Amino acid sequence: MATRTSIAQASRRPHGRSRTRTALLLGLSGLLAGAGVTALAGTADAASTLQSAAAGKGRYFGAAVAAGHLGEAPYVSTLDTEFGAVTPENEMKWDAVESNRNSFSFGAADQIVGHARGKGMKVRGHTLVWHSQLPGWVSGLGATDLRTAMNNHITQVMQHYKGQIYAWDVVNEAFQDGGSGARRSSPFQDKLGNGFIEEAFRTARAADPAAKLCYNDYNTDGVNAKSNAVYAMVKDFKARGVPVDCVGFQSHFNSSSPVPGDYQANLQRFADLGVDVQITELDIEGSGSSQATSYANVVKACLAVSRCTGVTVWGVTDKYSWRSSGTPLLFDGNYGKKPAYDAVLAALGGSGSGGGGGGGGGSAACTVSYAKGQEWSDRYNGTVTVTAGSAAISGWTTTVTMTSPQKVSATWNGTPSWDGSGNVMTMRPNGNGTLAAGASTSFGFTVMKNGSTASPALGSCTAS
Ligand code: G2I
Repeated sequence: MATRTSIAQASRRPHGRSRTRTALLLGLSGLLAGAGVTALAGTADAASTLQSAAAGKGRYFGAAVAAGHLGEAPYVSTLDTEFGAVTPENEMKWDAVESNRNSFSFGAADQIVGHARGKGMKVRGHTLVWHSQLPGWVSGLGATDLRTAMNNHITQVMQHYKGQIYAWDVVNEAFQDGGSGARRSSPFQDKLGNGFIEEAFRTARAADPAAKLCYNDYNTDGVNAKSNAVYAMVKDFKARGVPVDCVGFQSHFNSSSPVPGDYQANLQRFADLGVDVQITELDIEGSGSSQATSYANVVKACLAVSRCTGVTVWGVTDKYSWRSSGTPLLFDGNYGKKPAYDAVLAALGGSGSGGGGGGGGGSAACTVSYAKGQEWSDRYNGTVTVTAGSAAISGWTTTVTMTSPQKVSATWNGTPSWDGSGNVMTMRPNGNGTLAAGASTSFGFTVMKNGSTASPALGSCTAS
């Protein structure tokens, strides 16, 4: 597993101590020794970023990335500091790269791949054959034409990125949910039959023999009818020499779909078939210590399975998550490190500043993040999560500013006060404002839109 060890990177990372610093010093030591001078190597301390800690365990730690956010400085610095792999969230999908037959546009995907490779990150390709985000012209084809188009798509896209992709999700989500274990209806399944998956993998191997070829799906994270069906397919592929190298477990979790108790056992049984396993789209809705524990359990399961090669979370920050209101990621909307971040880093064997993002140093500090809740024609709900920094706090204050003519009609779980305009709400705790280090609490409010759908602006958080 390549760690990022260039001098440029080591000096660029404010928190890139530990492995990168050690590597830098060792690298310098090599140079100096070559010149007949002896230098002292640095002392290895615990890794302080997700990627450096994961690399210490022989794994990568990645994030899904959207090209549209690469101009946002904190997004990019969080990505570059913490992550060692990327998956384009939408930019490599069929509708993005071949919206018209045999006319390919790679601009946005190239941007992500270029950025990642410039930083020495791995790239997971996502995804070649999927029923969703599929242009209309594909669904309209007859069987013969569809087969040609599928193979051409795989070949063209993979050859464009030949040698640059660590692993491709060759086929995505081809099985039905529920107990049937059947294949999902799709243009590929319906017109080409079960054999389309095998054909896609054979075509992919020919297009870029160096890339690992994965089957990727959701609700296959524990032992169940759907994962049994995928298991049977992979077992059959291995027995017949169909080129499959890895299985991706998306791992989108929330309270109605929690991390299964047999998560690790399920990863292990696939690994035992002779494929790598990867956590490919991890996100877990929730907050605070329960979210943190679930995240840690997923990471520990991957570490316990020797063929689990890495973990990718499905986004960098809660604010751009595909299910943002569930705050499912490791960094809040202000790029503050959440308790889940600390738990993941600890599970990876690293040690950080204690999290809380923006806080730290052992003195009272807090961060805030916003998530939009339910929306109606005339109003919407919002939630602000307050997270203590690396020290316990006994109280907090933060402001939420609405865009005129919006008005707040209700609040809960906090004590508000208002400025003269009625647009700026200062929120304090209801009663006891104590939060343990890294712990979170949330307050909520309803905004009457009065014609404006703008999201509120958050002020900073002041802790006492
Ligand atoms: O749904 C979560 C993931 C499940 N597994 C496969 C993944 O590829 C999938 O990712 C999501 C993206 O995170 C979303 O960002 O796939 C969605 C589409 O199926 C993506 O949403 C789409 C929106 O539906 C479009 O309206 C939008 O134009 O994102 C597009 C680009 O922002």
